[in-house]
Amino acid sequence: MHIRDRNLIPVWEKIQRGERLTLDDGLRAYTSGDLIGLGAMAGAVQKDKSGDAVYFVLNQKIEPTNVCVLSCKFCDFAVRKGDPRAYEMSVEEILGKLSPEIREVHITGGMPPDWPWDRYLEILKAVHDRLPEADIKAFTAVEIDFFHKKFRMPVAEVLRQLQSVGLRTMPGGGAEVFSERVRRLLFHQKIGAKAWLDIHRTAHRLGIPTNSTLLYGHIETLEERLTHMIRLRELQDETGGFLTFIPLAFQPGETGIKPANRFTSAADDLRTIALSRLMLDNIPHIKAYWVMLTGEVASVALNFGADDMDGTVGGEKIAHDAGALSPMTMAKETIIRLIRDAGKIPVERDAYYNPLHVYHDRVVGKIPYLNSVPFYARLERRGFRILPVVPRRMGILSALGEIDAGLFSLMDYLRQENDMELMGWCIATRDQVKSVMLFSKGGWRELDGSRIGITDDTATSVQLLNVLLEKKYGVHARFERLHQGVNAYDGLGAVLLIGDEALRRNKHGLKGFDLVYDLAREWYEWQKLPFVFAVWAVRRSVPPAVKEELSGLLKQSLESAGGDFVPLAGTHGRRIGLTDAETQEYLSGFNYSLGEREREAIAVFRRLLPAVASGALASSRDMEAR
Ligand code: V47
Repeated sequence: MHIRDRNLIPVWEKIQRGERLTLDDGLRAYTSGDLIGLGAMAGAVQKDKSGDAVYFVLNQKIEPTNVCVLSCKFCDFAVRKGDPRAYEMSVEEILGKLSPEIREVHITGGMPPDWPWDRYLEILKAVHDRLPEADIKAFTAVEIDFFHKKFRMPVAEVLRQLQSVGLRTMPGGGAEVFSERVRRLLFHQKIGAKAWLDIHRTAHRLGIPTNSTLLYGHIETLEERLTHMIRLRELQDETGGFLTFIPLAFQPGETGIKPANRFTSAADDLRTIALSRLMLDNIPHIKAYWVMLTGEVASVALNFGADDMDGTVGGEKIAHDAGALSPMTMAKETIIRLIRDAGKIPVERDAYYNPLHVYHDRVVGKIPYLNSVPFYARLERRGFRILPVVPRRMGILSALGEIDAGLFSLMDYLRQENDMELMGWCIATRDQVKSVMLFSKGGWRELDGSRIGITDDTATSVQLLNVLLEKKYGVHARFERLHQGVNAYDGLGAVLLIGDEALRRNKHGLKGFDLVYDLAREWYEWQKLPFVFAVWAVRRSVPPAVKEELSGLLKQSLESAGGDFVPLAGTHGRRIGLTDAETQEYLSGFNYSLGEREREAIAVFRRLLPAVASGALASSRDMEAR
């Protein structure tokens, strides 16, 4: 790590110890002259979270109207009704903007005085009907608050109705800067920090993940920027519902806030991206919004902590009305080139950051949990490209031919046995696992007829839970998928958590769910066998020499640990709140080599699976339909 400024070293040491940065740490980093050192720190944190992946989405921006009852000083987009520049789009005009390849439709706009509630519902419904495969990301907290007041409905009711006609996620706009001083000067009619955060909290509780933003580069201070980030971090601790953070570089236009054409400097943009990555340790993604940064600065930002380029953004108007220099839409090929220029792997995604296509060969999937860390030490040094991806998604990507090798959830390997071969390595437990846990309100038999929340990440653990419920305890429950990261557990009898989240909850408990069951222990007590959660597998079509190299690197990685996992995985463990001793104990509880007992355990589990009779395994869709 090349850090020239000695002031940055204590900050970097804190990050490595898994400690949070304070406002003072943030100020020290922000004001450092060592931009390259700062970028290296943020880039390392980014790599830990997203490997070499940089995400983008094929998206369309729709701003149904620019008529707005507010008049914020920094906005050149909004006009009053009757203004010659005013426009109001019909549903047909909106549908006319959609093309079939779009995967995310981003809808926000002005707040007109006279639109009825049904018009908004009609727009969402029409878009959803036209493009059922696309995710609708619509309405900022400011618009939600406007609907709540104008149509006299509680915020939760507004959101529920929008959800029922197709709303999937919410954009992060309208946050501006959480500072009363700035609000009074620039957007006094807009909701303040508390209302913005409350609306996002409510959305998260309803299972709607959201984005977050900061509008920087006008009259705010560095302290105000950092305080803003800290408040977002606090809400994220509570709900887990933010997907990404987007620093929005102020576009001066004719707003009169800054002399015309005074854009933020590239150095300020890169520092702000880096600071976002370092301060917001619990928000999964940082977006380099090229519309406001320009493609070139956004591309550089991909080595300063950002792992997302937003998307093709057809039809953006807010920034362009304020004089943004970027082109109106960016072709997919250009985005892919900018990401490759930054030395990263372009990954096309949906609004939830599920990867859809990977634009690179020889990609190795990495389950982003602590127990996979020991395998990757050598791989990362030898040029294989790593894509961190939750187990279920890795199975989907590999079935599409997008991943060549990886540590697969057992179920995903079984579904693809014809195309994939085992590599002799796995994640198996001797008895307990500690990271596949059922948090329950009652004992096993009390779960009969109840609803069990299952995280969106899992394939094998859900099948294991199903087998335990049905075959060990004779209990029937209904599974409901929870969205990754959103902690909405209302009305559930139990919740199945896996990976780092389960480890964390195992240590601190999950409020309201007092009984905790370790599924591997349940299995062991029943079958007296280990349980194999994941296996290393490689596509059969990969050349034998590459397979051998990969296998050798996995072996070297494990051997380099020599039974002491702290040097490899201590930082990851600390980041999720484990002491080094706990990390060591957790990781030494696994068997990483696929031996006879493990193969026998797979065979037994396989026989217990519901749809094996015909030779076909239950697909995750069958599970969802239960
Ligand atoms: O809230 C308004 C900002 C935001 C200007 O969630 C300006 O994925 C710069 O939030 N210069 C709306 N910014 C845009 C937004 C957004 C954009 C892209 C992706 C996502 C997402 C969200 O635009 C407003 C305001 O902060 N804004 N005027 C201006 N002159």
